[in-house]
Amino acid sequence: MSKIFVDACFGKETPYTPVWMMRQAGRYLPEYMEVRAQAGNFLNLCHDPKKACEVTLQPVNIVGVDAAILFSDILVIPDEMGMDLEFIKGEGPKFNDPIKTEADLNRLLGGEEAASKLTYVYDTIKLIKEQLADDKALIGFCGAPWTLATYMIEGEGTKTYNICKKMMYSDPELLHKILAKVTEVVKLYMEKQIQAGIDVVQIFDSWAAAIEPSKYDEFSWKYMVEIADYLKGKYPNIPIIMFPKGVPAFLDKVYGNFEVFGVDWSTPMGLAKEKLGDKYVLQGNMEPCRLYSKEATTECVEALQSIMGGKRHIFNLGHGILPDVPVENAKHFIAECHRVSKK
Ligand code: 1CP
Repeated sequence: MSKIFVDACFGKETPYTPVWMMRQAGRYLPEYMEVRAQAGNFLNLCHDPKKACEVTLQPVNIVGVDAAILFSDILVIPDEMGMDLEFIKGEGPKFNDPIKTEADLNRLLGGEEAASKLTYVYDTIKLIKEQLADDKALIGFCGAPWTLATYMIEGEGTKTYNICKKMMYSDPELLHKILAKVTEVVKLYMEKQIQAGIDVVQIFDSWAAAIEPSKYDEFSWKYMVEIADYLKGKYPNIPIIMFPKGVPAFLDKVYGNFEVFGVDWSTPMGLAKEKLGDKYVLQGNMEPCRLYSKEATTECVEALQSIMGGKRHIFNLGHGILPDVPVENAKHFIAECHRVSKK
């Protein structure tokens, strides 16, 4: 059976425009909170293929999205490279041993050694594929090397990025060595996710906007393109979605061998269509907070449909769903995307 989400990624005609949502910031499903509570903490949940499979399938079964996103986190990579990751309640992720010097970097595992430690992710994918309906797609993902490096250098989420930016301007060679080492692990990690069964790859560059536009290619985009080139060379039938958050000033310079460009909610869809619509399928981009109101949701979904005309488009939020969004409103978003785009 064909997967409409995968067809849409390749720009093929589909019976309607597919839709999916990232949960990340959102713990909006009570069913998720229940499994999460049983698991104890967030990392335990990532490490438990049975439970990770169960929560991956929840949005498909409960709200009716066209693609499931693997339940895991971008930070399992630095964790398995040998950094000590903790998710602290109310504060978010924390590494107690951030990279300060080349010696710190050299202590971390690279390439195959790190990628082969992530067996719990590959096992989760295999379990999901056994249970996911044939017409739904499974999206596997990773963080862009730059976004991962911000956590590895700062030790936690940051508002100013001052430690990694100090490195960017005063010791760019070390930053490039970190980015290159992470890139090697990510390539093999995504290859193993593909071999385990994912249908689509998404690369999240959540902290793209922290880099000034003239430096964005050098410190982030080119590494994302390197990962895409590696995967495309071996797996041309697996579509790739690139999602750099907050880079309207870079739209004119976007290049690379991938299918879908994820548009975040701060970039007008019309602008993205004008600049990139001929080259890439566009994914996005409703402001997630519109989900607080059904009317505001319908208004945006209709506007997106009229801009994109139901072509070369995947409906999506312009970032993650928030924890206190009523489930009923999330269902309304999905139903509206299907309604307005049915041929
Ligand atoms: O249950 C909880 O409290 C944990 C919340 C949560 C969830 C559900 C975190 C902590 N990670 C995740 C899962 C996750 N993370 C997914 C799985 C798909 C899904 O459930 O929908 C994905 C794709 C991610 C990706 C991720 N993790 C990103 C990139 C996407 C984005 O949001 O821009 C980033 C930056 C992270 C780091 C992370 N993980 C979790 C937190 C709180 C953070 C920090 C965010 C920050 O620094 O502000």
